[in-house]
Amino acid sequence: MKKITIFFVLLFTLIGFIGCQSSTTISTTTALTTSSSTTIDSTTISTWESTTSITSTTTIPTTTTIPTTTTVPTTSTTMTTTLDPNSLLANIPSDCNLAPIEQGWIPVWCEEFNYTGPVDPTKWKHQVGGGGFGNQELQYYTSRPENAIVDGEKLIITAIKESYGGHAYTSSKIWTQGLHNFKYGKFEIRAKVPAGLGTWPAFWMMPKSSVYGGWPNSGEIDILEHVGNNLDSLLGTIHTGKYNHMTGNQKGHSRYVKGLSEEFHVYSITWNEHTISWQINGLNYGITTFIPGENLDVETYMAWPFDQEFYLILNLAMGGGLGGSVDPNFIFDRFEIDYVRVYQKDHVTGDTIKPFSPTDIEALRITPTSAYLIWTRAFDNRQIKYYNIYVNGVLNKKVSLNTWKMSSLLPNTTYMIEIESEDYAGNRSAKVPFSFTTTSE
Ligand SMILES: [Ca+2]
Ligand SMILES: [Ca+2]
Repeated sequence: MKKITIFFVLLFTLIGFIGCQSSTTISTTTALTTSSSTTIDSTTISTWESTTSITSTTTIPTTTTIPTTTTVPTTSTTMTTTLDPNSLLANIPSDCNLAPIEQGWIPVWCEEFNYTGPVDPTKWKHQVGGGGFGNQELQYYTSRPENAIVDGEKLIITAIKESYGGHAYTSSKIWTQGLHNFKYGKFEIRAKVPAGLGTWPAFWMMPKSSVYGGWPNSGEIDILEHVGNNLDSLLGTIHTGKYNHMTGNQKGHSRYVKGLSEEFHVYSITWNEHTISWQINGLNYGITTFIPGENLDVETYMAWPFDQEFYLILNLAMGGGLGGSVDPNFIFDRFEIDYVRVYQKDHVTGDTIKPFSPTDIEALRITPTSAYLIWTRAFDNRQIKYYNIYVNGVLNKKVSLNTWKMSSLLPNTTYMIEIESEDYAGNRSAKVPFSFTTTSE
């Protein structure tokens, strides 16, 4: 009985073992099949994801219905809904029909890259050439489709390792110089930055006319910079005569976002008369404000030249001062841009409320011939455009910042000053009187 049991136990174990073996073989095959189909799936998923993200962008414009929210008629029932034909709202370019209107930001210039081929020549020009650009950069910028091409949804700037024009890499740099310039607003890009060691993509702005002199005196605004050698650390920076990277005191902000280079993100700045702030996906991560009291050692423009028009630049550099060493195995890498949008606020239309007056006026660093006037910025329901400065009853100067350096004064002389705030609709505050006396020689 025992022996038979043992026999059957052995027999069943053997059958079970064979069964197991065969079923293992089958499951291995299944596993292989499944894994290969999983690969296809993941491709499908990633395609799906990228399509979805694009679709979700496309969904945003539905928000465009917001302007139709006819905020205007709320004022009174007798008023007609007609927009001021000069308002930004009445003049939104058709290129901007995908850009939402949020928090009063009205799209004024949009590049959605929803065409194919080279970049739209009415919006962009290529900068062709190499030479390092003052940063020992390694790339030669071409206008070839290999380096910049629009694929119907986005612009793809590709840096390639290849010998060209005496350089070891090619890439592309495009700008709106000579075509489109902007002063103040919200400047936004949706992009995916490369991760390759030595890559250095940027979305930035340079002055249309360098009225305060060559770089850095007329300023530079870096909206987005990223380097593969400092992966996933986003950089936003301004350079001015007083604050720049040559002297190591540029005004910069950085934000580490894990996986930054793996996905598209929205990078932006908002720039007004006295402040520039940086955002990623709508969240602020840095702000720089002009503070007059900290800049009495220089002419105001040396600290804040950002009261002029600037143009937009997109490029992918290789190596150089910030990009660092290039991966020896580098073949190519891509900077992909879904869109670039510029928004401004319509401070002109419908503002009938006058601004508050400036306060705390002071005269500092008084000499026989000069003095710095500084004051606390005034508040307006929209935005203050100017502070008008009257000297001995005569309008002498309009400034957008809360400071003015008076010069060519007479020694030992008392100056009667009045300052008023003025908004973009021309409404003015009461004048605030102030006086000071220059020192004797
Ligand atoms: Ca697009
Ligand atoms: Ca106002």
